[in-house]
Amino acid sequence: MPQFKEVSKQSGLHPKPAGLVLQYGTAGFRTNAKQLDHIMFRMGLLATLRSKKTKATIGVMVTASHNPEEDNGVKLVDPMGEMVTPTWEGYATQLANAEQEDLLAALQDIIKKEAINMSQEANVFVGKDTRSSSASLSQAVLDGVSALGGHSKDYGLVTTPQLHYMVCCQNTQCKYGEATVEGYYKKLCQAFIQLTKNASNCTDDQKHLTVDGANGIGALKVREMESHLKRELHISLFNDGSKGKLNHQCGADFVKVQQKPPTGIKMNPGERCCSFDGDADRIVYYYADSEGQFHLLDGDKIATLISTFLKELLTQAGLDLEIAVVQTAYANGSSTNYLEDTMKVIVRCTKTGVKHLHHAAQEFDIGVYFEANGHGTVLFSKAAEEKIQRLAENSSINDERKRAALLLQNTVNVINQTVGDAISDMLLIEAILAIKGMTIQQWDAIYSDLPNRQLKVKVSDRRVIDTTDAERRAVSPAGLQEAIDSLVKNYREARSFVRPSGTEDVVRVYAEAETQESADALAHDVSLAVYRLAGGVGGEPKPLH
Ligand code: 16G
Ligand code: MG
Repeated sequence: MPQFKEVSKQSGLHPKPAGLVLQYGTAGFRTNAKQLDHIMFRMGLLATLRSKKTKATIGVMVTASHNPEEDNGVKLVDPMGEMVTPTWEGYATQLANAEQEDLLAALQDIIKKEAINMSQEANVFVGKDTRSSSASLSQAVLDGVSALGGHSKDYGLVTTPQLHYMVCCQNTQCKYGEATVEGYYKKLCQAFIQLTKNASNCTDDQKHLTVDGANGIGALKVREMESHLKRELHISLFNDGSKGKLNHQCGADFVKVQQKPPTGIKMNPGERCCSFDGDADRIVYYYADSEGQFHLLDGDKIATLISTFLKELLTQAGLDLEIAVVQTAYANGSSTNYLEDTMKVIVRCTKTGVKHLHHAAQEFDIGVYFEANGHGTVLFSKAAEEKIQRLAENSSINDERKRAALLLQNTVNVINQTVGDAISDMLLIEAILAIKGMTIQQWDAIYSDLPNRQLKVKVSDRRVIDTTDAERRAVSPAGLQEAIDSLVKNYREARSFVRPSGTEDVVRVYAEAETQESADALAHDVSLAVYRLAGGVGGEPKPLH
């Protein structure tokens, strides 16, 4: 194969350390940046093959999201902006782990299995976050693409969702939008401004939002976007990367896990604050009340706010579209009850990991999906978008229906449907709160979270735990589920499940109950059951109190 000579030559500049084995997991490859040069080069090769196979543009994003600055990672983006398919995740792992002398054979194997026409043109979009290692690592991706004769476009510093968006724009011949960062700001901000025109008497105070940029790419991009917002949203940006370290004691993951505010921000009582993660695909909101008590509004609260808003608009517009909320087992039980019993929307539960939620959301006219950790978006089926469009253009309907149809149309445009997007989610939430004239306290009061606790247990091999029913029940090891069931019976309004982590070598334990003491005690009880029945290592888990 003519390209192989170049691959052979170039790969020598990006050698694989012998024996190093890495896995393309739920979040792509992610580890210390020092181990990733050969991975990046090879992902450039693989993206080129994927582009030839799909005859479409493929994305490669260099980021390790909420991990520490020293780490990095890489993820492939499929033609419509989705995550790459499981088969190709497998190829990514094979290619990454082929020893230097076996690289060409590994490539050949994929070409043969997928019957790839090597004379087909290839096009790859590359983006990177602000990590110090990202510049040279994204260059390694570009080297991989050119070694196989592919064309590439280097978007430089972009958020993960911005790169997903560019890929989707390109592959829809710009029907989804213009494949530039400017085009992205224009589309989202225009829709946001149209939406907020429906907010009556919005004061400057209500237009104010404090943003924690996690010292990452999201901060840079919020700055870049600000002029497009035409003062309809006043952002005070903290942790903008000028002083602090990426994700260090700040960002969405820190706030969600620690249940406390990030360092480096100024919080005034009652004011809305939000945190992005390191690649700006996650967002959580929070505020401090007049007593200084911290309140977190996570992905479940966000999903509730958005789905309630959409459902009201559908009713006002007289549109018969099926709306569903997709969650994971981590969703707070109160949110599920509220959505099912009060809101009467369909709720689905999937396994942890964005691709599972995204997939499930595609089955509905309107699928709102959020993980409790703040990753999520809304998907509209083609038919739903067309119905909304037609109604918005219909001149013979009454004013109320017309208003609702236009609101729905602009809501579709403010949303990045390719993947969870902190910037897009932020604009949507801000618009909803403004239109409803709702404070963050009122939003928080829609339902009260059940107290909950998450713990980790170290075991010798976490694969002994197998789960079913969207990870809510353990089928192995024998006796574990029965033990959990009987422990749960000791507490009121209690629920608990365990699952092997997809990103760390631990078993995760989740428990919720009527009081924090009960949730803590149940989480501890279940941790002990895991430790005893699933091969715990190190000392026995200690009670929290
Ligand atoms: C990954 C997933 C995230 C999930 C997390 C769970 C993507 C893009 N990211 O970061 O959705 O919540 O893993 O981690 O799918 P865990 O398996 O360690 O609990
Ligand atoms: Mg992220």
